[in-house]
Amino acid sequence: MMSKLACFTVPVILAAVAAPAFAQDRQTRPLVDGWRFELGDHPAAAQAGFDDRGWQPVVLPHNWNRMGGTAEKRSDYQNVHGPGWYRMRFPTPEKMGDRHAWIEFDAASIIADVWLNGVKLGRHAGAFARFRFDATTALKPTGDNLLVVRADNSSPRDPGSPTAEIPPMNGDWPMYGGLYRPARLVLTAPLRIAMRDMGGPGVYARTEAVEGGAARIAITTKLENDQPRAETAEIITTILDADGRTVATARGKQPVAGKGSAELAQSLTVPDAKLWDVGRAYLYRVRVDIADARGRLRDRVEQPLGIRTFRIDADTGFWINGAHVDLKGVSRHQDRPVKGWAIDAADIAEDMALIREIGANTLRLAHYQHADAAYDAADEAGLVTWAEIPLVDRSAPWGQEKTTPGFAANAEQQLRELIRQTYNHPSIAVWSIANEVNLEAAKGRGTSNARPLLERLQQVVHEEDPSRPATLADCCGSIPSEARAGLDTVAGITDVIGYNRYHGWYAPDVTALGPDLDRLHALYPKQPISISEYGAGGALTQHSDDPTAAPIAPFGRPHPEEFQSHILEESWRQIASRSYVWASWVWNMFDFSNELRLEGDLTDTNDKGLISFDRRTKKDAFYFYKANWSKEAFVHLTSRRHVDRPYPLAEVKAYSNQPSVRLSLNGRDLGAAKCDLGICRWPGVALDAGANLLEARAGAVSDAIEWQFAGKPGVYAIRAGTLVGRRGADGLLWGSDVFVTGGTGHFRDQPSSSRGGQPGPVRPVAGTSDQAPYESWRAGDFAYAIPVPRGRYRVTLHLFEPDAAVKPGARLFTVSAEGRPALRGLDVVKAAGAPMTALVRTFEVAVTDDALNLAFKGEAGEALVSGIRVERVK
Ligand code: GCB
Repeated sequence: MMSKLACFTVPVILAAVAAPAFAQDRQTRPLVDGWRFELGDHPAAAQAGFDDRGWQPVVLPHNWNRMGGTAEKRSDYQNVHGPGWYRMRFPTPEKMGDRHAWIEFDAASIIADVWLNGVKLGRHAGAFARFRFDATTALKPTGDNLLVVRADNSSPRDPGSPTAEIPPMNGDWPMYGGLYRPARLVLTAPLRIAMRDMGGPGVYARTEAVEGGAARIAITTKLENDQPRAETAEIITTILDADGRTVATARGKQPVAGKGSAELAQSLTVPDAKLWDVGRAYLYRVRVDIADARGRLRDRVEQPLGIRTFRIDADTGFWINGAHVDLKGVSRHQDRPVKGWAIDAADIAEDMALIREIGANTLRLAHYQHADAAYDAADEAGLVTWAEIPLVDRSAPWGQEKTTPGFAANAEQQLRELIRQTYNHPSIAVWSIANEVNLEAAKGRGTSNARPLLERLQQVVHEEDPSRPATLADCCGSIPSEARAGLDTVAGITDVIGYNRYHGWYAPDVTALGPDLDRLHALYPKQPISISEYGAGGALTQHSDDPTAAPIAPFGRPHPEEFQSHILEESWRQIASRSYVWASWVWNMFDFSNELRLEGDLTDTNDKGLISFDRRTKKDAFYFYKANWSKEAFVHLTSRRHVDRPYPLAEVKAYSNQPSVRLSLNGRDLGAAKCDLGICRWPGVALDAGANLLEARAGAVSDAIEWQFAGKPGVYAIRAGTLVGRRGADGLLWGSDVFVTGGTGHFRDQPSSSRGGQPGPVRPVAGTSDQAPYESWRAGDFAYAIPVPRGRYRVTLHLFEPDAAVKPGARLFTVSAEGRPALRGLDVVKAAGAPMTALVRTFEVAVTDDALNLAFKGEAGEALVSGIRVERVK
């Protein structure tokens, strides 16, 4: 068997630089195998002699939460908050000499206390950043070492919680717990590139200028000397091109005091620089070697370098390397079903491949620092990236109006960690200091005092990085304007800004997005504006026959996949035509977990993803963006999961990046449709009885789906007020609320707040054995034009009074058919005898044109109806 020591990375001997070729002292050994884990608090486990044989063997990455099961099948579900303990043993490397040993974690959630051989190495607070502790004195000279970690993801809301001052305080995602990224042992010489730099690499490179093809690169190297005596370090800095050829070097000498630190700034010129550009990434590497006064090579660090300049303009948007680019993209959360945050490189690579496939050129890595591999992948793909810290919703601990020194210090720490640790990634363009911290103010409670902290963090960005602007994501576009006073106050703090806007989703009208942006642009003409979030929920299991027709109640509603597409189409239409918007990000590329949401497919997820949580299913909306953003020809027929069609007429819609698409139904040509904004439509397609094979073709690319006409021939069964259909007790397929104008849709479930509420009980309507026509209703003055052939029809109205406060006589309305009153002074609660009780009314009507027209008009209060069934009688 190979000894564990054989796992050490063998140092590369310096060939390209003329420094004496001594082996480096920096070596790393992964600490990912051989851990034992136990949930709960076990303070005695910090010491040797504790028996952990009963603990669960685990490997890193690991976390103890299990999310993303369906609501019904929650056996695998576990979202636990509190401490958990990890223990592992590793041997002291041979030939330690004067080297220092560091224990490095790429992240631990949320607080980590670390002991080596019973000696406390330290505590790190913050769930997302890398950290390391000096383990030199605690390491045994030989033999096995005991490494123990107590991780704690207690909720900051719990009284006396240790996380009370560690952002985030809140957010639409779970705070998983544990050692969910890899860990390692790092050995370094006492004279070295800094290890005590907030988890950063100690080498920081940036493009200063590109002139006449040559690039000036500023590189700062931070040094540490843990020897008692002063030493002069030689710093040999090399820039290597993508083929590993040296293109620039610099040498410098820097004295470092005994037990001290120092830094050296160097400027290197890369002639004929190949630029890192959007979608066309060229990556150099920076290598820094450190030699001591005797010429011995003691350390080496390599970092990525992309040469680019960019600026963001309030009127014209994003410019990179002197050229304008429309930034269009998506956001990403890092979690996966069951794995949670304990994802691996293959998961990240898969996500990035999908993001490239959709054709995004920008990525928001929300709402916290992601794994380094994610920024690497963005570097390689040429994705302009928004990086951020988890200062979300609140800028103060729970129970506090204003931020506290401890809270502010931790927010600042997380920001400095993010910037130092990811500084060298050319993909990162902006540092975001906060997300929706004005949310609480908007709700009229809590933190209206975010400004001083935000101003401080904006300053921190500039201290840390002179080359990138600070940004933040503002909240609450859905708050009605009269309640917005004071809400826009976070504008103007950061260099640039993002607006989270959910017009058409949390706010009623999707067409309000563009005017809202115009208003903000006029209000803050000097602040470059982006849309840091926009989106809509899309459930793979919920479908609508016409998502655009039915206005919806904000919460407790279904999330048909078709409606998500509609909201995103209309949002993108408005975004794409506003050139001052410097970037936009769809919320979100992937469904992600939130234990409190029970929406859409009824999983504990937020279903605003363009792709399902398990990454297996691309929703229609994915292809809408792909049609707009990508070049490789494709065509995609939408609504492919809405197989059973209730109505004989249906709109067929495809997404394609081709100018036009031709459609056939069961082999019959239905003609070509021009694609506008990637959308190609065939309205009013008459379906055949039974199977309907739809084939779409554009040149060499095609797509095919099959629908079933599952309605009853000659019968229209409409569920008023809801976007989705469902089968009734007798097997009849009730369709969604199409053919209607006016009124408002209401769903019978009690409101389930999409942020934290559980849906209330589904109150059954009394007096019926079939709930299908009674789960929603439409109210107001409204009219239907149902496309039926001429003939005589029986119309059956299903009604109930949803409001317990409505007494007989309080709600009276008229229903007209073909322009003539069919039911006058209809008093539902009186006729049914009680609220929430079914009432059926029928009448017959002759249709002499190609549509049955029904009109509902209130006499006292609003008219309403919950189900309409139309059946031909002659
Ligand atoms: C937001 C938040 C994000 C949520 C999203 C939503 O504004 O920034 O974290 O997930 O809304 O889906 O409600």
